[in-house]
Amino acid sequence: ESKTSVARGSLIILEGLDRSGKSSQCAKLVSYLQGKGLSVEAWRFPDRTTVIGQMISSYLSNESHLDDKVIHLLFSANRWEKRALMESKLTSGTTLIVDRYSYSGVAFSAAKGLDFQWCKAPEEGLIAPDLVLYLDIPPEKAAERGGYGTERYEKLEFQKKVAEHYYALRDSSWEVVDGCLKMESVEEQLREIAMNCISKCQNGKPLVNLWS
Ligand code: Z5A
Ligand code: MG
Repeated sequence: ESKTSVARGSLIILEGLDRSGKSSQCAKLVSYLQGKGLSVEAWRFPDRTTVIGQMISSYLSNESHLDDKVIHLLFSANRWEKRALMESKLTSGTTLIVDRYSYSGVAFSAAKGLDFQWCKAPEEGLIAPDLVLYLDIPPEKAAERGGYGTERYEKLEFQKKVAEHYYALRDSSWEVVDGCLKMESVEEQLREIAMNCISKCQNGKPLVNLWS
């Protein structure tokens, strides 16, 4: 073999209820890892920059109405349109820190009453995360934080159902972190868990697909 192979990057997802701190922690984790000299990018879903992402964005801000199944499939399609790029980034050694993924997709749609298995089906074949960092926070606590209540899904009763469906999706890639702790404490825990994951991937842990 003359071809030199690069150690692959990790697919690390942040999940949690609205206002659990995902976006804040993604930004902090990305700059920490970049500071360590690692190749790291911040991603998020929905990716509102694409045509599909713009349809999702207009739905979320109540500017358009879409059937529950249609919006579910659009969220999924928004991940599928990024799959090839995601795979090439990971195999070429870049770690991706991703704000929400298929777990948000299933938990939110199932909370509306769609069948759980039906919701999972279109996610099959997307890249499985190496690590899901779940920021655990009671819905009531999340509601006390700034900016809650402007978009479509930001209602307390609904968030409680979302939490139940998230719980049903937990698997061995999940690490649950107490999202009620001070931002700095959460940040510290995430750093350590993420670094462990990155070394495992560098040491040859294979990439697999959802939901296997
Ligand atoms: N959705 C879906 O239905 N299907 C899908 O497939 C996907 C998504 C991917 C938009 O998502 C919606 O799309 C979302 C799910 C649905 N539902 N809603 N609404 P989004 O990612 O665009 O949502 P967002 O509005 O950007 O953010 P968020 O997720 O709701 O919040 P967050 O990122 O978890 O939290 P944050 O912005 O980092 O922090 C919130 C506030 O809390 C802020 O004032 C912070 O300063 C404060 N904060 C954060 N951490 C702490 C701690 N530890 N202590 C005290 N205060 C804190
Ligand atoms: Mg956010």
